[in-house]
Amino acid sequence: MGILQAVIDPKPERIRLESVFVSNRAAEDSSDPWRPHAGGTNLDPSNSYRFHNGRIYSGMTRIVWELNEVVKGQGGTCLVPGSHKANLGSAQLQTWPQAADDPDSGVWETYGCPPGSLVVFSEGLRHTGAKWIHQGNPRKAILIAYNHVSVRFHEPKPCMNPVVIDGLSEERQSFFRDVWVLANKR
Ligand SMILES: O=C(O)CCC(=O)C(=O)O
Repeated sequence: MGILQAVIDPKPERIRLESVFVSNRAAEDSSDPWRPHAGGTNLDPSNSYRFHNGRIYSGMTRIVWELNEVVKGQGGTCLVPGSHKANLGSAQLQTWPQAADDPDSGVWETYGCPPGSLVVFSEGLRHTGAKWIHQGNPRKAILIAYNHVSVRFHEPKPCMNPVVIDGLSEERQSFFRDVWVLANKR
């Protein structure tokens, strides 16, 4: 929460949880998850990322819980550092240089980490999943997108179980609130 408050909004009630998915990949899987997206001049409010007066103002922010060990170069999320602030090329205008999306272009970075680690990045950063090649140790990760209450990127899914949500503390329930900032008092 401290990280989210530092980069999205200091008020916890202004932070929404808008999407969760699970990544479960084994070395034997034939599908190729290399699908670079986002990055470049940020035109989409959900991918907004600004630095002003000593702090970050981020829109959609990705938290990856890596439940198994990730060995660098064996399938962790790949990222292009700085691409969320690039003043050239744009994913939305499809002017991001195609050559840079080659995994060997030299702009991609990745990480290794022990089980239980968190990876945090702005969804405005150019990033992609990568083929998992670690034999006998599948990629098991939970990927959560948080966003500012004033914007929503993902289609709302009616799968949030009210029994589960009603059982959460009031503070946690506010993660699942609708998209608005100002309450109409009239
Ligand atoms: O599976 C991955 O590592 C990539 C995650 C991703 O593409 C995303 O967060 O939008």
